[in-house]
Amino acid sequence: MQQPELLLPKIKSPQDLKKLKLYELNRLAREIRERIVSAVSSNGGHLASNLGAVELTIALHRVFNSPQDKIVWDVGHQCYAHKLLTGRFDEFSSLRKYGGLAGFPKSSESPHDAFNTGHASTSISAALGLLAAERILGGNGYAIAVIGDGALTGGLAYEALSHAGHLKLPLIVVLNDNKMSISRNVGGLSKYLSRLSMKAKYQTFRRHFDAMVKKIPFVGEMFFDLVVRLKRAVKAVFYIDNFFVDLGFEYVGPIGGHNIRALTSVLEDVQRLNRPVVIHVITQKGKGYGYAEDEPDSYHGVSSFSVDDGINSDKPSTENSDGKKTFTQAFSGIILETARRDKRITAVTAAMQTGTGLTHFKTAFPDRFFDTGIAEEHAVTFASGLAARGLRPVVAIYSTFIQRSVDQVIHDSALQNLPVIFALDRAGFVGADGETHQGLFDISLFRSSPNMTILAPASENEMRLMMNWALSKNEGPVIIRYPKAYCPAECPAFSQLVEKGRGVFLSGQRKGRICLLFTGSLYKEALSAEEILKQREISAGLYNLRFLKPVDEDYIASLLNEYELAVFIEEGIKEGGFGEYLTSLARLRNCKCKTAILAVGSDFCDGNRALGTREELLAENGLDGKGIAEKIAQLCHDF
Ligand SMILES: Cc1ncc(C[n+]2csc(CCOP(=O)(O)OP(=O)(O)O)c2C)c(N)n1
Repeated sequence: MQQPELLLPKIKSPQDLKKLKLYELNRLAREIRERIVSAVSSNGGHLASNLGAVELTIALHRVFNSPQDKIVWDVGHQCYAHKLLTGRFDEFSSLRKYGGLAGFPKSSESPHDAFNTGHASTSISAALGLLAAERILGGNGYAIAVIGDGALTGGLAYEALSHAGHLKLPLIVVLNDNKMSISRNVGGLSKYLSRLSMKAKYQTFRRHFDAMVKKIPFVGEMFFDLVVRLKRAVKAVFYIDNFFVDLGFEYVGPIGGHNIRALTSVLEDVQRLNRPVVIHVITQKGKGYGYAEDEPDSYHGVSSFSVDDGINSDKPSTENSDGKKTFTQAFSGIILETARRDKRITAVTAAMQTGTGLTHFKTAFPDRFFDTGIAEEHAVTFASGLAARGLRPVVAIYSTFIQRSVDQVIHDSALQNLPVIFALDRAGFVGADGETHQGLFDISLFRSSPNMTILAPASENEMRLMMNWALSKNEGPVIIRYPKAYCPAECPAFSQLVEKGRGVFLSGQRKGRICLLFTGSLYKEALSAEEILKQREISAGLYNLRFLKPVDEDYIASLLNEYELAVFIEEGIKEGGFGEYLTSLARLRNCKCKTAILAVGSDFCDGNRALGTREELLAENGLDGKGIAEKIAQLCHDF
């Protein structure tokens, strides 16, 4: 039998979607799912969240007129169907690849990506801003924020809801509720949403009633508006506990989020409300791909996999089958062994239990483990409270997400000199997720804070020594930053005692006329550069800084004086980094050596400089072994 022609390749813009018959939209949804599963199985990406949002995306583009109407995707990790429906079908196989389509909305990629996202809980604020601007500019377009129940645990979302209720602009907030953040959602709000979902029967009845009313000839539409007002009054009596209504929103829902007909009908209705509205949509994370439906958390973000067999979802382990460990796995083991000895240790995560390697800790010490939800600011201040009572909290957080908590780190931890340990995972380049997820700012952001210590281990042993040092020899806050990479093989220098402000020479001693001073995460690259330089008969000393703050300035100044050239190599943004600091130290102390900084340029790493593997990104930014060696050879030539 001849297969019907595929619909998806013919959709070049949302206008084409509007030409389809309602019954064809379910077929389109199936095709979108197949395309998403196939692309993610080869390139990796966010699978389960995207599969859950397919019908919702179709309905939004069917009813609204993007790009005039602005759809803002919270986090943006569920935007694949949106990309497929907004003219990016042909490039979809390049998703998340070097030089390819971004995995998150990007306004430089398409006018349909109304606002760039990547970090959670921004959509309501951004959509409200877009809408306020639209009205000031005299337009009457809509703004829609699509936010998950996980992202709704972030404080920013509440600030925005409160402001939106006050402004009374017709903002449309679509709450995509699948009961999941990456793992099962946590907190009082998720329980509250579950209670709201129980009222689904009332809503089904209500929708049928609405449809009936609208069909009454001549008076239907007029009568419908009256009914809306009446229902609001009824809700005020029976649903007085509706949080959204109390904030000034109309609340519609819950609605089955895989029913395109119901979704389009509700979206058409709310267009006419002319006041802020929350549409509560119930979806299933992983919908349509059996493995992902069964284990939505394992399929939240995946590497490439076989569509038939699914991912290899072994339970998180402290090492891989080949014996190699990532820094996350090293941290996972270290915090566990430390907590067994030291009862003061508590662990705090902001919705990233698996990603930060805390699953084993949670199992072993459930009472000392805290998941705050996507609430990085709260996590830091909460941990500061724990520390103020003598506990030793370890906040495990990705470098990119601690950006949320700069004030809390400074005001609540550092200012009071509280001993909070920040385990900053994915510090440095992060492959495939793009510029929103790069961990390139932490050094610059926190170097300026008094009382702060910043450590950069080059290996697992060094991380262990640093954790012990932070617990036994230090009173204030400590950042331990490490990359999304495998730990290198140990070398004797990594096991040397930690001395405040000092690093270690890899060869055990000073040598050569050039010194490469590097952050731990770039150990392999610095080593490889040294080898390439050796082949060119340029000998260089390798100094692993360990402490990015504080630095024993007398010691470093004397060290610099023994070289002709000192090269500071850091996996972070150059502005405000330690390279700039050590360069100015060298000037202040009248050191004789020349200096150079190899760091990430002063703009945001986007385009080709953001997508790709960590290795590709290091090379793109001149921070792989070859790039470092070339730069140094050139500097030597210019001497
Ligand atoms: C500030 C911030 N913290 C953490 C994350 C990591 N993260 C990405 S998606 C996600 C879960 C989002 O859950 P939800 O909004 O319910 O969407 P779902 O994946 O369930 O569709 C988390 C924690 C992030 N993107 N931003």
